Order: sequence, then structure tokens, then C-alpha cells
Amino acid sequence: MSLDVFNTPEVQDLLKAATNIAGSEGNPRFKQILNRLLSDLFKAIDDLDITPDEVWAGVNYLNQLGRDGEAALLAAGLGLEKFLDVRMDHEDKLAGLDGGTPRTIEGPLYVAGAPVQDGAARIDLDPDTDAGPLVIRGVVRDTSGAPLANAVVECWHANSKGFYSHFDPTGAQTDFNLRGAVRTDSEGKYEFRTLMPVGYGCPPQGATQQLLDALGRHGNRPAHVHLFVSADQQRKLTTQFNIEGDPLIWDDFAYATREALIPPVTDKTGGAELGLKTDAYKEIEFDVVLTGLLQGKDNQVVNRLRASAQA
Ligand code: MBD
Ligand code: FE
Repeated sequence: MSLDVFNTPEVQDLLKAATNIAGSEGNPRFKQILNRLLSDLFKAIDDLDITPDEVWAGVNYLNQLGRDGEAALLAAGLGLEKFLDVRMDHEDKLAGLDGGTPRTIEGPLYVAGAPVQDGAARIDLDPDTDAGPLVIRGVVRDTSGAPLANAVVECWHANSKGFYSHFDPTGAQTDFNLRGAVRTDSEGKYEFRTLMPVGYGCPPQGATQQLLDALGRHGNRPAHVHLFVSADQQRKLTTQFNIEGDPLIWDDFAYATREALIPPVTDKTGGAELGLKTDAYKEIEFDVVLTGLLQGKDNQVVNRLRASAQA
């Protein structure tokens, strides 16, 4: 049954009034966006004959999502964050930009404030008996292939339980465990000494998982490592790589996997000299190519609310 009240003057006037679209007060951009979103919602209610019970279930869901602090997690799980990447990729293509390391989503678990160290950093600050040592290293270059000295590589990832420091529900980690920042050396090289991560799963009792359950979806990510890479005159890159072999690589609930972001994992020995907890360790070489500013500007910097801490 479609009641089709959407196009009546009463409803159209209601939309205009509710968003003060004809008024001079308020933020014009915000009014434009809210008018469109509210209008699309009203239309969907009409078209799908969404019942009052369903509307109130949705409203209460938003309250629960907020109480759980999971709105940004849900944005990742619904592909909204990926969609923003698709749009930025397309914008780059239209601008004739290619050759850089692909971007992929930031996710909701970055913490600002890790101290920047020169060349290499040990970032496993807390013991984790279930995780073996991992060295992540590579070279940062520009699109001409020239190494970039003094680029800053920030890195964050989960522990052997799939938990991130600062957001760990068990309280087991100190603030900057498995998080660090390194300034590349004169050859553009960076290195992180750390532990092998395990994939993240949404909090099982949280609002995001509740919604995913209703969709018949899981809320898991393959093991991965996040990176922000920035350098003078280059655009700041937000990316991640996956740990090769993880069965969820092509079944990520947040859709972050990309072909070029699955570097091989190599078995190495000599960990003792590097100060690692065992002599045998895994190594991932992940070189990064940054793209230059567009008309003097970095058009891929994203401003969003981020956690921060003091190391
Ligand atoms: C993560 O670790 C993550 O990277 C994303 C995108 C969402 C939830 C947890
Ligand atoms: Fe993550």
C-alpha cells in the first residue's frame, strides 16, 4: 500500500519548514544537506510503507548506536567509508592522477599523539604471548620514484586478540601499544618492529553487530595494518595492508581490501639482533608511493573526530 502523501503541499511545506530551507538563518550547506536527507527519508517511508513501529525501532536504534559510541564503526560496516574512497578514487582519475599507493579507509580506531621516531620504531610496548614478532619496512617515494626523506609514516594495528590499544575492552593495553610514527631516513626508509596482528571483530553486544545480524552479515575484518603517510609537497595517504593468507581478505565487513594492498609475508631469522622476542620472525615489505599536491593543495586530507592521547 502506498499512501503517496510525499508530494502533497502539506508534506512539502513540512519539509521546508522543518529544515528552514527558505529562511535566512542557519547554515545554508547544512540546511541543503538535511533537507535532502529528510526528504529522502520521508519518501522512503511513503514508498516502502514503513510503519510507525519500524520508524521508532530505527529512532531507538540511533540512541543505542550513540550510547555504544559506534556510529563511525557502523559507517565502515555499511560501506559508507568505502563509498567515500570510491568517490576520491574517481576524483583522482578525473584529475589524471595515478601511480600512487591506493588509499583505503581509515576506520574508527586511530589515536593521534604517537611520538615520531627517526627511521625505525619498536611499537609493541606491552607483552602479548600469543603474537610472534613482525617487522614492517619499506621505502616511501614520490611518483617519479625518488625516495622521500623525512616523510612521516604512522602505523596502528590490533594485538593477538584483535583489540586496539585505547579501545581495548579488556583494558589490557597501554595507550600507544601497537601504534607508532616514524620519520623516513635519507633513503626514504621506514621500519616498525612489532607483533603480528589478528583481525578485528565488532563488539558482539554492540549496536553495529546487532544491525549486521539483522542483515545476516558478519562483523569481522581480516588481519591488517593501518598507515598514514605524509611528506612535504605530497598528499597525505590513508591506507592499510592486509596480512597475506587471512581467510577474510576478500570478506572484510568494512570493504577495505584492495589487490595492491596484500604484500607477501616472509619468514626471517636474526630477530635477536633486532631486539625481537624470538630469532625467527615475519617480515612484510610495504613500499609506499605518494602523489603530489593538486594545484598546490592536498585534496585528500580528511577532517574527522579522532581520539588522541599523550605518550
Ligand atoms: C577496524 O580495525 C577497522 O580498521 C575498521 C575499518 C573498522 C573497525 C575496526
Ligand atoms: Fe583496523
